[in-house]
Amino acid sequence: MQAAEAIGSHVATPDLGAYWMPFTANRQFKQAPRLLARASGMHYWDVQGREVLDGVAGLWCVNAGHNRPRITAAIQKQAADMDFAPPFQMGHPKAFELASRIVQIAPAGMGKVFFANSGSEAVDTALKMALAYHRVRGEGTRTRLLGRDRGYHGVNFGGISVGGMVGNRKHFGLAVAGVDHLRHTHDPARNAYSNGQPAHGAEFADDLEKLVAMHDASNIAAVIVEPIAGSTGVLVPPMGYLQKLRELCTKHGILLIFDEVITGFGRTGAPFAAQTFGVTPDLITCAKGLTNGAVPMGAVIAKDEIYETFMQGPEHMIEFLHGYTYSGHPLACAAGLGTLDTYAEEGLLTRAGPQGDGIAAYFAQGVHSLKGEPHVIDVRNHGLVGGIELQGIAGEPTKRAFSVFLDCWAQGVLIRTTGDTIALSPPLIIERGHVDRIVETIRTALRRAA
Ligand code: PXG
Ligand code: PLP
Repeated sequence: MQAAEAIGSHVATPDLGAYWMPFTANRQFKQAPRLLARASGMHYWDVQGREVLDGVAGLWCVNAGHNRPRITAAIQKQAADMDFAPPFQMGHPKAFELASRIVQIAPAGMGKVFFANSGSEAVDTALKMALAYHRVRGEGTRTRLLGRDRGYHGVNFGGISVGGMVGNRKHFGLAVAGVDHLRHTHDPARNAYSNGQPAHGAEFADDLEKLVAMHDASNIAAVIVEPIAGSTGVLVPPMGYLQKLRELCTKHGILLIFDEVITGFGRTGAPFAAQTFGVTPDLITCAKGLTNGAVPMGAVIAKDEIYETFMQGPEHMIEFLHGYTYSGHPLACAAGLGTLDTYAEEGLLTRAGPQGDGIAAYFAQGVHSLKGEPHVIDVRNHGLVGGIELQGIAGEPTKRAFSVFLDCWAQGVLIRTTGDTIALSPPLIIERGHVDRIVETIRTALRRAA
């Protein structure tokens, strides 16, 4: 890794006018921009050369820490060797190699990988796969898609339809029709301050029986859930909940999709949360940690049986009419291979679990030590994910948490807030001293927050 002095140089601020920023309060940001210039390991440096500890792995994606040499070298070499290869009716070796490597760490029986370029694209791909799968099996009436309240599945039309974040849906008309939602599992009255999986709430999965009774299973294609809901504030599944959902989906012939865009690649102490929680879905969507955030990439991991079902009809015919110009892009594949090598060499995919060095337990202790600080009403965690929920300011939701975010930034620690919850998802290379610094920075900010 580069020395801090070498990467702390001053970078000029550009004109901010033209860029319409995503999921950002543009006017507020442009008055006081927060511009990052360099990164290495656990840290960013801003354009003034100020060091900032990364408590959120960029945006839940830089699981191996920043600017890892193997990943950088793989991208550089690929850029020099071959820039682009058409993915339709053509291929290049690294896409096949990366798919095989993903299958090696995926749950048993999930042996096929379809590439997209983001979590949102992976989600819409998985939903289309589910619909088409039932149709090629002769069950074309299975068109209804089920999501969950407070779910986040990206921002494309399929994803916002099954998603359950009202703000992400309300401006965009009807989107995809024929969608219903299960209740979310957040139950602070029974489960506040749970360390790991909450004890209560497996019965929330019974909502699926209710929807089957309403629509009949013959009309339902798939259920999509995040094993741990991330974007709506770290909602860890109650004990037995995912198992129950799996049983009900199997019973009714409904595909179960785990959206592992956040939970994938070691966040919960196993390569996928499916393995952590011991529940195998039919499809997994992933992105982010797949390339350590270095090049955009998403993927759908499918059970072999689903792929085999598509392999019928004349052999010269395209079996699944779907794909992106940049599916399996050479740079992304190179980054993915460098990333999986890095994870393997450093044991990062299991570090946050029982086979790890205790860092997840130390992290849990740290975040739970914030119980009792001003405004804190719940703390939730699993593996290296933490959520600290604050009491919002009456009539001004999000404002208190955002003020804590700004205070932490001023203190040199990057956190993320969603609603009035602080979400932490540090790089999996985090050490105890970093945990202490993140927790104490938040504590200071809470004690002086309005
Ligand atoms: N599914 C899940 C479960 C996600 O968390 C997506 C899909 C979409 O991925 P893309 O790559 O299209 O963004 C995500 C993304 C936050 C935050 O602050 C989380 C995400 C994106 C932006 C902000 O929690 N997750
Ligand atoms: N719009 C137009 C006009 C296109 O030609 C294409 C791809 O060829 C797309 C959208 C889709 O782009 P992508 O494959 O990068 O998702």
